[in-house]
Amino acid sequence: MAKNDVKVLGAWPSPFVMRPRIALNIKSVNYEFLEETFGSKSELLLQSNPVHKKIPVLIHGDKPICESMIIVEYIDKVWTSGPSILPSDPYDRAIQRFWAAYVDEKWFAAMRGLRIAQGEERRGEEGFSGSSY
Ligand SMILES: N[C@@H](CCC(=O)N[C@@H](CS)C(=O)NCC(=O)O)C(=O)O
Repeated sequence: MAKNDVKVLGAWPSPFVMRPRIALNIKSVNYEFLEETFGSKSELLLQSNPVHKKIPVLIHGDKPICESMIIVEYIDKVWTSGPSILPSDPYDRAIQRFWAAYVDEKWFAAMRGLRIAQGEERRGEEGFSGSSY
């Protein structure tokens, strides 16, 4: 598959963006990585994911696919020559979906809360040390 046929819209530190990148690497698919800048959204992102306006987006040919786990499923189904990523057994697949949803809903949310709290704590310390006391 030519590199230009597959593009990932993303930003390197995003764990959601890691999912399709890891999946493409497992399948040995070349792709172009189009880096989005935090705080602004490119025209291509707005066109490709008009509902959520979020990264990652996989663009295969001219078709955009959104939502990291849906993208991983798509990659697994389309590039069958590489090793399979997701379980084919229905029970194993249900367990995989359960933990993916758990990570999205609980773990990422907890990490975000921790980062915000650390930022507030740091700002508080800076404010205290900068005071006249
Ligand atoms: N459920 C989405 C979550 C994607 C997501 O939250 N992406 C973040 C980057 S880590 C984003 O684009 N944030 C920008 C915004 O919320 O406007 C997925 O799994 O792809």
